[in-house]
Amino acid sequence: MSLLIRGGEIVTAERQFRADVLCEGGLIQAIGPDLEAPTGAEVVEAGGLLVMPGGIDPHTHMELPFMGTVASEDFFSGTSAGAAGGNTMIIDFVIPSPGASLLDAFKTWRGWAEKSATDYSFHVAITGWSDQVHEEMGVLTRDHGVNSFKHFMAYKGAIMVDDGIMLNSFTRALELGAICNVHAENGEAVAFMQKKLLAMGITGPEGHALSRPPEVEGEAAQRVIAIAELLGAPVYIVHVSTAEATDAIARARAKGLRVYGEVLPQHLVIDESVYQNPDFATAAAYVMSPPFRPKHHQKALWAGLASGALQTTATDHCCFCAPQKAAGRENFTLIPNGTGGIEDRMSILWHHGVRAGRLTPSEFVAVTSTNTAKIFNIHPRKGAVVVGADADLVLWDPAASRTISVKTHHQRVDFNIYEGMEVTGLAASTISQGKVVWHRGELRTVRGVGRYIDRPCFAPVFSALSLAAKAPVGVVRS
Ligand code: URQ
Ligand code: ZN
Ligand code: ZN
Repeated sequence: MSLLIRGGEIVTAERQFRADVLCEGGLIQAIGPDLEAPTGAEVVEAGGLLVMPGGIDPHTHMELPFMGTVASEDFFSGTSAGAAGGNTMIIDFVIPSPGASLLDAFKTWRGWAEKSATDYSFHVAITGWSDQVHEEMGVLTRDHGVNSFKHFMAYKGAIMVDDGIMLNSFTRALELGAICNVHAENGEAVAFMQKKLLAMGITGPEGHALSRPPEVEGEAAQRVIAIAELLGAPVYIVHVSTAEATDAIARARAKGLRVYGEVLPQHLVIDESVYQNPDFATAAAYVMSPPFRPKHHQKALWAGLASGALQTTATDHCCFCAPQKAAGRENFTLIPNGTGGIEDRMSILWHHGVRAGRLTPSEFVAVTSTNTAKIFNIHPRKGAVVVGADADLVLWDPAASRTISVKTHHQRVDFNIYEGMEVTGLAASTISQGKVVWHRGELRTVRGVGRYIDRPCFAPVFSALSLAAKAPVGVVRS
């Protein structure tokens, strides 16, 4: 069945123009003015709306087993909530227990994700190092469409990796033409500060932010950039939350290093004052890592987005309900870390970005979809409005407003970090694989129709160039 999107204004990362879009067989078949509707076609009137590539969220954790519990959002409810917010793809994370097989974990997560309503892919976390990990990284890139490996520099005693593991893993990823993502916080410093704060009798959620101040992220960002530079490897730093890390990335990029930065909308509009809330459940609902920061960091993050130092936005959608967060009632280090937001990312960025004059509509498309597609090597299949691309689109109403609330959101979590915020700019309709999955407030997602999206590794010449550029030259002795 074909779908004609008529009368809209197309906005891509490059330009804005008036045209209709014809979708058939899950692909964009034609783009142009006044297209004919084929017999039997579904027609969606898009007059006054912006037709953009569907949002891609490169950082989610649906049904993640973490800190003794499991995230409350699953792959069906989470991708459905994402569709309500204009998203058509997520890149989630396979996180093997230290020492466990990457391949076994990959298959487990693939099973969980079968229920997805829209397309998805996986970064695979490296949580230890062995010949088997080295081998399995090759199998995942060669046979399973994985081109990105995640490293947590935080969470000591759980999934944290040290510099030695990152040196080995980054070298292997470069050899394979894969990119490395990093959660950049100094995990040793966090553990030290946690112990110190608890000993001082600070046990509430405010201790979470005190235990991981901005310098803990700044140091880790600089360290991982130095490791990447040593090896000539690209690196993607997730959920950048501080001026320090943004500056480190900007300096690296100015030197010509291939360093990417991701920012979450929640770090752009929420500050550390949330941890002062006397109500434990409310303050604990904002416990995520990295934590919310003093307000001045938001200015640096917005500047990072506008200047291109930061290229993508994500949500780190990792939901835990109040009874789960209550595990840390007497000890903040036991509060499961994570917040939601997949449904609100694009509205927050439109309202506080485009309407506030910080981002153009095309820059909005770049940071919510196209840049992620390019960095993770699925453009122009994804993140583009071109003939032959997947028919993943959002019909964006730049003038419609809504008040964000747990009472009306589609996320499976009992709290909304943006509660009460009024935003202008929302998804009027979302189209996934050429089918309307969200229309004027009505979710039409179907469980299990989402597909796993292979992400090819980068051309060997790319990694060879980096290796050649950095190959150590031995002393030639006659
Ligand atoms: O660190 C992450 O990205 C995962 C474990 C989600 N939790 C969080 O607090 N960001
Ligand atoms: Zn993280
Ligand atoms: Zn995360």
